[in-house]
Parts: sequence; C-alpha cells; structure tokens
Amino acid sequence: MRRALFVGVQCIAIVILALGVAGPVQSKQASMPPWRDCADCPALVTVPAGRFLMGSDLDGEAGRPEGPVREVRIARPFALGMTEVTVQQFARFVAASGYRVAPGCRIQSAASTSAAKAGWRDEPAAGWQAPGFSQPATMDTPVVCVGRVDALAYVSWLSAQTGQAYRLPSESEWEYAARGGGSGIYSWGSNADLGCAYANLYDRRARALQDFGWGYADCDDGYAELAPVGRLKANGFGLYDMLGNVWEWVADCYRLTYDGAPRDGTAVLGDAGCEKWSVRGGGWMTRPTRNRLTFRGRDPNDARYSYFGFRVARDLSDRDLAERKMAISDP
Ligand SMILES: [Ca+2]
Ligand SMILES: [Ca+2]
Repeated sequence: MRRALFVGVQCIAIVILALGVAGPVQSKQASMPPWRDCADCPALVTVPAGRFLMGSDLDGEAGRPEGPVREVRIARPFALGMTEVTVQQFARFVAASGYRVAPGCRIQSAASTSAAKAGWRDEPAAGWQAPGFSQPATMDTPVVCVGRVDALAYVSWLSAQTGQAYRLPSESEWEYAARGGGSGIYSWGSNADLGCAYANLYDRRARALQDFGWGYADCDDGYAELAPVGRLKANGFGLYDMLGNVWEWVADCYRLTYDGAPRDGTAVLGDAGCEKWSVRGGGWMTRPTRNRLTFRGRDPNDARYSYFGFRVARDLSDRDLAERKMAISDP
C-alpha cells in the first residue's frame, strides 16, 4: 500500500515535470548534487523535463536559417555534463582504451604583419595534446581537436565502463539545456557585452591577442583562448560554458531547416551519408552573433578544430529518478 502510494506520488511528480512547470522544479534540480559514475567521469546535472520554443525566425544569417520555430517537448529529465569534457577526462579514455585520434587540427595562425588579421590553418602536427595555443592546454581545459567520431568513441567507452547509457545530447536537448529556463538571445539576456561573467567569449582580451577581423564582446571574461571548465557563472540549470569556450558536437545530422524535425527532444538521425553534423554554442574565438543560443554550426564528422569539443548526456532510468525524488525534501 505504501509502495503504491509512493509510486503514485512519483507518477504525479513526473507528470508535473512533463507539463513543464518551471521555476521551483528547475531551481531544485539545479541545486541537486551532480551525478558522477566514476572518479574520472564527467559530473552530470539533472536537466528537468519541460517544453520550449526552439530556434529563431528572426536571427539567422543568409543561408543559415534557425527555424522555423517550433515547440519541443522534453518529456523526461536527462543528465547532461555540467561542463565540457576536459583534457584529463579524455586522456583517461585514451590511456585506458588505446584509442587513437587521427592527427591534424585546424588551429589559429598568427597575423603575418601588424596590419594583417590572424587566421586559421590545418596543421598536420597539431592535435588534442598539442592544440596550438599560446599557452599549453591544461588538464582542466576542455579537450579540443576532437571530431564527432572521437566524441562518439568516448561516450561509447564511458557507457561500457559504467553500465550507463551515455551519448551526445540531441540538438534540441542542447538548446533547451543552454537556455536554462530563459528566453533571451543568450542565457544571460540579449546583450553580448554583458556575457563575460557567464561565458568565455571572443572578448576584448581575446581580440587583443588575436584579431580575427570579426566582432567581439566588449567586455573582459579573463581568458584570451581556452578557459578551464566551470570558472564562469552557471546557467539556470546549473550548467557551465554551454555558450562559449568550445563549440559542442551534438547527435544530430544537420538539416538546413527545422521543417519536419522531431518535436520530442530526439535527434535528427544521420548515417554515413550525412555530410555535416550540428555543433552548437560558439567558442572562445566566435563572433557574438554566432554565440547566440539558436545559432547552428555544421561540420563533417571528422572535423578537428581547436575550438570544437563536446559534453556528454546520459539517460536517467526510472530508478535514478526515483532516487532523486527521494532526495528532494518536498514541503
Ligand atoms: Ca575570452
Ligand atoms: Ca561550450
């Protein structure tokens, strides 16, 4: 009887989550202790169920639409990396599995004269252990120079190690999580110049080091290139660096528009014939217009750049949800 009552309460709670009742549910979930399945595994935040309007019908660049806007329902809470996957976490995977990332990475290229702009070059000797920054990458910076194929290898290994269902987030899960319950152009509002407390952007400091010839956030976030993960403010769901620091591979095959795209939080499936995959959030070198929540990058599976990384998602089982509900002290 008590169990039946308990299960009934769980069902009501899950229905409330599914209806997208926001505020208090979000703040409770953001304050929950993170999930961590092993000492070297990424810490995970519980992202609540809910609905949101994905995309923008106003802000896309020519040839890069971000709509049509549609309502997406995330019916079930899921876990998402609190931060981008770090060099240390990826190194653990490589050491344990013997996985080899193909060499070569697109890295920044210094300006040839004081009047010229910095640019990019494909460097065969660069890679995730030597990503070409002015300072050596540290273990707590996000891993870069990894393709989507490498990210998939990591989540597959992590699943096997832990017995949990790790994966890349879908593009809609990513955007929902990045919003953190907000509806602005950025997770902090609609002014890029107010973002330096929340995101490692292409800011004044970054532009002073390297002028790529595009717009910048007129503020100082403290980092000219990569930032160690989790140093700036979290969003409403307790997630760090969703916007900025590194672009993040997601699960979806890129389609030019959201016409016919899933509305249930699942990914647009792709196979070997998918030429480009979605990548989101912008990075340390991105102009502010491309750091927007709805902007969509798209690149081949094996593109390796010093500004592309990823974060993991993990399914939450009924048992996981029941455990966390028990941990919540409802009034
Ligand atoms: Ca910066
Ligand atoms: Ca990011």
